[in-house]
Amino acid sequence: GSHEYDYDLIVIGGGSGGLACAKEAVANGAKVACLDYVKPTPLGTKWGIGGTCVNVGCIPKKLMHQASLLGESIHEATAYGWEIPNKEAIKPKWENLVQAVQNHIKSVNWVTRVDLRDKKVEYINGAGSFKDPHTVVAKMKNGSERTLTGRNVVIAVGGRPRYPDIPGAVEYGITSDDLFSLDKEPGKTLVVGAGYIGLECAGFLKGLGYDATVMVRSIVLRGFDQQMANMVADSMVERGIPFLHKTIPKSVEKTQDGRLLVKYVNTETQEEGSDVYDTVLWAIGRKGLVDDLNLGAAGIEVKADKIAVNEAEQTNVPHIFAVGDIIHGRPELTPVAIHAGRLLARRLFGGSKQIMDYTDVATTVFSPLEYACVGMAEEDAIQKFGEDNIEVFHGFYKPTEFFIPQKSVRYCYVKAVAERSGDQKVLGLHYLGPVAGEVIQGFAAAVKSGLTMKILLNTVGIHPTTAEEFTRLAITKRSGLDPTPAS
Ligand code: NA7
Repeated sequence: GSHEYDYDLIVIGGGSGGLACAKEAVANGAKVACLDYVKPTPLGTKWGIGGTCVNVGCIPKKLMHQASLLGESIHEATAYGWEIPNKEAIKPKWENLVQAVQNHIKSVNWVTRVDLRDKKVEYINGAGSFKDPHTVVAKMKNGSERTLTGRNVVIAVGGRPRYPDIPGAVEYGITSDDLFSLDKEPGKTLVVGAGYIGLECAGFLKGLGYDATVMVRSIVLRGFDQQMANMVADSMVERGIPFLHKTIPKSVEKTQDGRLLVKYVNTETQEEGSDVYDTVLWAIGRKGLVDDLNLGAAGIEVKADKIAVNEAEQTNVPHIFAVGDIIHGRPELTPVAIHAGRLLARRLFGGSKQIMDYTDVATTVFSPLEYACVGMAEEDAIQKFGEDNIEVFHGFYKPTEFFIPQKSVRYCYVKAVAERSGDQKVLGLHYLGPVAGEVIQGFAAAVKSGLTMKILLNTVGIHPTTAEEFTRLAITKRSGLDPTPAS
């Protein structure tokens, strides 16, 4: 019975997944403690409750992306008749942007604390580690310790950015953990890594007026549809963001004038190169925070910095679960963590049997020209079903509002990957263009409902929008017809 333990549930980690799970568990009658603790970055950056998304991820990223889009809009506005005197003098002030972003984050931290108190989740600002399978020790900032026992434990500690193992990386480089609160403007920036974090950061930095370069080790946006990924990269190059392909960094040194000299090498030609930057941003992937949990004391198996779980988010120790970015082999996305955390709490305390469905999760890359998708990449569909059984519909399009300011429409493109036979079930939708996330979210519900090309092409569009392009996908790749619009 639960009387043997202090809590029905101990949640280690107060990010998206952990908080959602903790609150839902209380709503289902459980007594819950939630531990949260942020280790400062090598630069000393730290933050409050809420995890990566709120503090150093989705939220500040979206705000800086918005700041960069606004800059673009100011310059377009004159084409629409706005009279903007001395347009060339308009530039963002980094300190003010950081302040605005950090103020918002602080208000979210506050609301989160109040919400936990209202919902009767016991919040403990301490770093949790296992003493035995049912006992967690919370280590507080002042060094004191508190021992808690729980009938169940959920590990939701998430991850942190990796640093490369080269000289100067930790001393002189920063990561996304530091960028959004950086006290001086980043200036000319080298972004190492071409995952979505790297592309997003390079994109908004350039939009804010700082030179940004992306260093790519192998391919852009691994795991995403590669035609779309390459178009995202090309659209960034068109905006003046150079890509150093097949290149890895060798060292970072401080120059006499306090800038950063980065030496690098092309892995194909072995040609060496170097350049001087003001900021070097590592965006080379994230590491699960398994190290400080003393998982051995609970007998939990670790798999490549992450925790392996079954379809019910259960670890190899039956009463210990994991949700969010710490899970091995699952998408690292906030809404995924929240949904999985809630469903887990309902199964543990609400008698539910529903498990998390990790398929067809829509996502967006907030590059300057945004990319959103749901479902399968073209190459994955071909690999799974064979080229003969897949039909790919595609088309370039011209957003109405792009004409007046003469914005480039070169990379505005939509694609549907579908089964070739019958009503042509839609397997994946891909969109490159403005407000991509807003466009794809509704279509994601349709895909989850079993959308077919027949239904999609029988859907009447909203004119003039860019989302309506999905309802006009008449051209297949197989036909070889030109997918560029006439006007
Ligand atoms: P990702 O998506 O794992 O991307 C990391 C990128 O960094 C990727 O392009 C890697 O190239 C590159 N990389 C990795 N190690 C190195 C080193 N040592 N040197 C240079 N480049 C390197 O990470 P993100 O941080 O963008 O996103 C984190 C997660 O959030 C991601 O897993 C998503 O699921 C959500 P590679 O392709 O490995 O050659």
